[in-house]
Amino acid sequence: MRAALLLSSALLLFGSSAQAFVRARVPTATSQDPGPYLYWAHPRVPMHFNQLGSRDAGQLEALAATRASYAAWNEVECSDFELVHAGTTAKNEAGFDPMGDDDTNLIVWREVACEEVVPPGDSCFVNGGCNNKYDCWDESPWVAGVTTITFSFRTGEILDADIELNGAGFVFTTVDSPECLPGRPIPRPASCVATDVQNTLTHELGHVVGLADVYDDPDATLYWQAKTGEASKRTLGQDDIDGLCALDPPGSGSTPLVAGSPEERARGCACGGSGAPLAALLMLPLALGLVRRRRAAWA
Ligand SMILES: [Ca+2]
Ligand SMILES: [Ca+2]
Ligand SMILES: [Zn+2]
Repeated sequence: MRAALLLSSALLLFGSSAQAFVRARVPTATSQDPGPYLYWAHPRVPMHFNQLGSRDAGQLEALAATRASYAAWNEVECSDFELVHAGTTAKNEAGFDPMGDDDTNLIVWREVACEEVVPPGDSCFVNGGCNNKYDCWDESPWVAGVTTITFSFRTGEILDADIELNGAGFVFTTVDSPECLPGRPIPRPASCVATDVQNTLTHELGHVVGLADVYDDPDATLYWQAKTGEASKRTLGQDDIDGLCALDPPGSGSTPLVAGSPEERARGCACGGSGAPLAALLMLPLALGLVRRRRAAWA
């Protein structure tokens, strides 16, 4: 937080407009003692796309929009960071299993809410993991997408990043216009913009990259909220570009740090979506095989 504030005042000296981007960092108990920034050790991050794509938007259409979202981040000149389409996959499990060696960075739609398919009393309600066990959406119904980042608590190195999209609660679309009329039923296949795939994924991929939500720049793709019918987050705002450039200036590389032990790893996510606040951050500490679900504020 301290570094961001310093950078902000430096930019103001040059008469720049608001600087709002926030680098994601390892959460700590107090803002006086900020954790290390999250970072990827290698600038090329392979992403896998679940083969089903989006039920509403269609498989090929959703994949094309996803690739356009990668391109939005990849085309920034100042950075050699690259999101690489590594293929489609039948895998649908989000998260990272240090024992199972599954480090797939996944994009997957959940087309049903967990409350509708998980038997009452299933231990996953308490212990977590309903999403993977039943291929269902187990976050807030008001959130359109959630990104789960697995990182070393000690160093901030990102080990894995997965994006789940709430197909149960939102109609995902890829058409360019017009906006769907509020309060009207959305035709399927949609001929209007409801929850735009590229709009949502460009935002979520910002969390994969290592940025956190911003609250004071509505033009930023990392802005914490999105409206139904919105497409303005398909491409990056200047603030997002500045954030990416601050993450990964050319030639600098990420400082190599010793990777944390599995006990120090944690699952966290920053959430995004449409028509609702996108700000929630979930921390899912992973220790000794026990997954416990907690909410924590982003410092
Ligand atoms: Ca680039
Ligand atoms: Ca994963
Ligand atoms: Zn977000």
